[in-house]
Amino acid sequence: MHSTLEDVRLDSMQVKILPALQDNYMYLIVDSKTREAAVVDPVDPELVIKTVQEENVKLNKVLTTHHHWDHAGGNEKLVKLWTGELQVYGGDDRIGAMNHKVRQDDTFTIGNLNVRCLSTPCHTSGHICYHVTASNSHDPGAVFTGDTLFQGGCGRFFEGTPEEMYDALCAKLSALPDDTKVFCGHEYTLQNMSFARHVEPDNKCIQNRIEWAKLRRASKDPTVPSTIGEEKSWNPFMRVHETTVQQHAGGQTNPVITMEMLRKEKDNFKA
Ligand code: GBP
Ligand code: ZN
Repeated sequence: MHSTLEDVRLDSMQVKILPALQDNYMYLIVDSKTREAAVVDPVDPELVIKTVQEENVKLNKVLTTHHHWDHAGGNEKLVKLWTGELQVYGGDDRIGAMNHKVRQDDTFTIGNLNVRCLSTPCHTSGHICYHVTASNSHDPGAVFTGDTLFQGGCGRFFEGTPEEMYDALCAKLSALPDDTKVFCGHEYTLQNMSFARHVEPDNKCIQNRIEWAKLRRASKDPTVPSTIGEEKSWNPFMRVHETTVQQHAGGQTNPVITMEMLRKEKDNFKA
């Protein structure tokens, strides 16, 4: 396993971080009150089932961020292995076993938790992020960002445009409260932060996070979650309005063109 299994406790909810494949993360979201649970991107159904049994929770939902096999590739098998009924959410017809197609601002619940869907096309055209909050609490909750927002970076633009990634990162995800916890689809933090430091060599938030992440990875501990506020302080793709980042992109003043130039540079960057 690339990372240790970790448990993150939020107000009224628990998020179990489950490593999968080379550097993917699956997440088990549990409503503390009812013990109802949902799993995000269950590419390794065996580990999901084992965890659900150990934790003694009632799994009844699958939240799929996008159709790539390393995220959606376990859906069919999980549905086959699972004895109960599973509602499989997603925003793309290429997602296996999907039976609840969702769009921007669609909502549903996991026990007493509320889920709101954010449509974030670009990495893939049907990509969805899921914002989960406790119903009777002011806690900002958690957002599951798949391959749209990574810690310190973003996904490649396989099926979309710089405008779309700008809308996803700088309008939709930036609008969430700063304390919202960010659970992303891959452990790419050290690679991303090395690019972030290349873009903004004098940014202390980036330097400090690199030192922290090196310690975490030395003991195989996950670097997730971060928060939306932290991403705004160190993630170059969320900082395309900043003069320092625009300077790096050749003195641009247009944030969307800055986004485009950063992504092109990152595509070929060797960490
Ligand atoms: C790294 O290690 O940092 N450069 C990466 C490695 C997401 S997985 C590989 C990579 O390109 N990863 C993808 C990405 O968007 N990385 C962000 C970045 O490089 O800045 N995937 O598995 C990828 O989406 C996939 C699966 C791609 C099916 C296409 C299909 Br079709
Ligand atoms: Zn992907």
